[in-house]
Amino acid sequence: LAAADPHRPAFHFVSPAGWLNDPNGLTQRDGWYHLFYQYNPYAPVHDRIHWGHARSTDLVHWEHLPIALEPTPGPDVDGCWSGVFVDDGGVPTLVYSGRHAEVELPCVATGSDDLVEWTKEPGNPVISAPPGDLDIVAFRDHCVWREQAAEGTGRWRQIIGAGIRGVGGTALLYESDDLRSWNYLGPLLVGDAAGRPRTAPDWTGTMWECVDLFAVDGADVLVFSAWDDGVTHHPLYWSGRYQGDRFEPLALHRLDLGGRFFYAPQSMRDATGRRLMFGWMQEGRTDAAAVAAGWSGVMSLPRVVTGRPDGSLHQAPAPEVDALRAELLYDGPAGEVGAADVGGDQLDIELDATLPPGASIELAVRATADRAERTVYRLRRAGDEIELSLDRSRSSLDDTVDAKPLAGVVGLAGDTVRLRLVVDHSALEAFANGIPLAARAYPTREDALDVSVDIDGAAATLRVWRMASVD
Ligand code: DQQ
Repeated sequence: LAAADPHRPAFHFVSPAGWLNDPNGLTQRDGWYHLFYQYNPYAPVHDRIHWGHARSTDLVHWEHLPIALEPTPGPDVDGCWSGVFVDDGGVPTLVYSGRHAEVELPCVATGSDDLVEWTKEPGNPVISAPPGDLDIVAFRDHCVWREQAAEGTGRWRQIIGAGIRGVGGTALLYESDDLRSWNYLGPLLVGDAAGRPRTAPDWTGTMWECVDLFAVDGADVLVFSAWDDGVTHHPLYWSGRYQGDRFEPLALHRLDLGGRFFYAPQSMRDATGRRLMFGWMQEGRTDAAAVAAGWSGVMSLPRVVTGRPDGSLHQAPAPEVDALRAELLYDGPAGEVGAADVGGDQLDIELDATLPPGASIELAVRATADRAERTVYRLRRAGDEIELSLDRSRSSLDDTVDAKPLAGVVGLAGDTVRLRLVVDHSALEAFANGIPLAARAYPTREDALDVSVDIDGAAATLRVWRMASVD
């Protein structure tokens, strides 16, 4: 690793070195949370992907464990792509996409009790081809569950992400008694790529990566990452009803207003019944900059996902993250924080604002005193909604980094909005009334540390904590 890269997060999970992308195999077992991830230990580029592995008791302090899966001659010789963990009657089991040449097919591996040693199934791949009656553009990534007949009984089901040429993304439904032999049931749901422009923030893609079906607070949700011919667009979800062999969609939502900066998410239900989700925060700097730094990719903070009455999702950092608040730096009127000399590159910020119609607030972080660099979040009341936007046009004097504006709409809670913003060097995660916006920013100046707030017609209070590093 390049010495002291100022952009490397200090309390988000990152790989020891090399490349990290999707979270995989999330589970909780014997008191440990396990996080596997798409990993190239040899270089910060996406090439011959392994499964990295770490465990934690508190979701924030992670212990790196040996690589769980590596490509070997056979169906995963070119990569062990994304997949999930299932407990098969006590036998730890991974279902993942083995890549061979340009093709991915479902594979299975079984593990030791501590989930450290994994043995690939000799019969891999367990599905030898995508369904023959469909013209499939890509076929990979898994969500596997047991249909509940009685506790621990019932058949296995899985959905696999795919795209149907000329139509759009889909999740293909399968059934099995043993996780080895699968019967194809048909598409659970098919998206309509032609229905929206490719540039729309809710375009559903020509293929769905990392499909994730779950129920939360009585509502069903199908999460997917919209993909098109090598381009990772953004994560979306349908709210609706999973019934029989179909998912009846009610509404389509953006999962994170940061789009590709929270990509390929996967979720799990933990022992307390919480729905936890992680996503991959891609780089916004060039490949050459990542190679020079020696690492690429950040895992988001763990998020707790809950359902709202209308079937949409509310997301918040898991409360375990609060334990990293090392020092309260500011607690007072938001507009006065600029004069209070508060700042840093590891911060947790809470802004509580009342925004009458027409009012707006700007929160700047990673700012220099002369305003040459600043990363600005805006909340603007428009009718009964709030527009949340992130202006990175002056985040960095380095004009090779991504600076596209990111924005979306957030529901009001009365006239109020709570903006939570976690700053961890280049990793930024904002949540406005439970709607997230993940992003990356790369200030060049060492003094790009200030926090300030500009208020127009609103009232707001602010708390700022310094966040501890995790190792
Ligand atoms: N990443 C994996 C694929 C998945 C994609 C490969 C999403 O399985 O479709 O590393 O980022």
